[in-house]
Amino acid sequence: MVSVRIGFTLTTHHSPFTTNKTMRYSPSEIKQFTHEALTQGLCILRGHFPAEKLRRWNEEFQPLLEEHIEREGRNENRGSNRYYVTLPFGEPFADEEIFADPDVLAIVENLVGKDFVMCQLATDTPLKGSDYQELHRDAPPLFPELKAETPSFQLAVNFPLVDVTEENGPFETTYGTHLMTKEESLRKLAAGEIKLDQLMMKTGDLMIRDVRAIHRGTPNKTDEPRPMCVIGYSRRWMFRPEVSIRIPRATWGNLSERSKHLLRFNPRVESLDEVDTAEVYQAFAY
Ligand SMILES: O=C(O)CCC(=O)C(=O)O
Ligand SMILES: [Fe+2]
Repeated sequence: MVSVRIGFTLTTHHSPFTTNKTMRYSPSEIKQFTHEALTQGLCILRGHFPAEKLRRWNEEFQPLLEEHIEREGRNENRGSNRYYVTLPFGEPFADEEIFADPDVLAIVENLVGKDFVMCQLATDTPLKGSDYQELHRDAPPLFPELKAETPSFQLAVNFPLVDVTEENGPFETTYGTHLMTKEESLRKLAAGEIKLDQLMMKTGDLMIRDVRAIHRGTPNKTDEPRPMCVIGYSRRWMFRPEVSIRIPRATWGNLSERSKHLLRFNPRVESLDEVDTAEVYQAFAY
């Protein structure tokens, strides 16, 4: 992949909004990423988000993590010493440069269709003392009766706020398992027919994944938390009450038309002060 940023202008006929924001990748590169995500269950865009910005997110996130642990840490809502924390939709996290990135949205649209929605802005953070999670998917199959998988309906865009190494809890994943039943995936894994890979990611790298691909969190053995952000994008008809984003009216007023369209089903609030920060997203492994 080229390392210089070359500008491409995206104008699609099928989008409800056209954007002339500069894209990094050409239409054929977008197609290649889409193909990878369709077949493997995920694709990775390296060095895509500004690392400096994410380091600031990390600083702003630390007190939120501490408050979460103080308030409801004993739940250990993602396993021992691993926490899921929703990000408030305000400064610095409500950032269109991140959640409405034109390259990411082009790939997402190819995977989950026109008029998809953004439903989630949160973090997964293992601390020292965390462990291997059970291998899991983040969503059940749409039609369990089918004994077969459908095309993608729920995606996660993941990006770390620190560099991820072997020591601080790399995300571990399989490939192609989003299109198999969980039983088949686990059988193939046990038989050594498919592999489990640890993903080393630098601050600024991002992954677009189908949440049905079998994966797990691994132990963070360092003293520094390893926050991994997660932005959820779903097909237009999907409703996930456990991950709603609360949007202050003033913030809503400043959003672009494209962002308003993305976030259209999320509740608006007068201010973030009225938002109950207790996590309601508890069951996460299917
Ligand atoms: O923190 C991680 O690396 C993975 C967490 C995860 O998969 C989950 O909690 O669903
Ligand atoms: Fe997960």
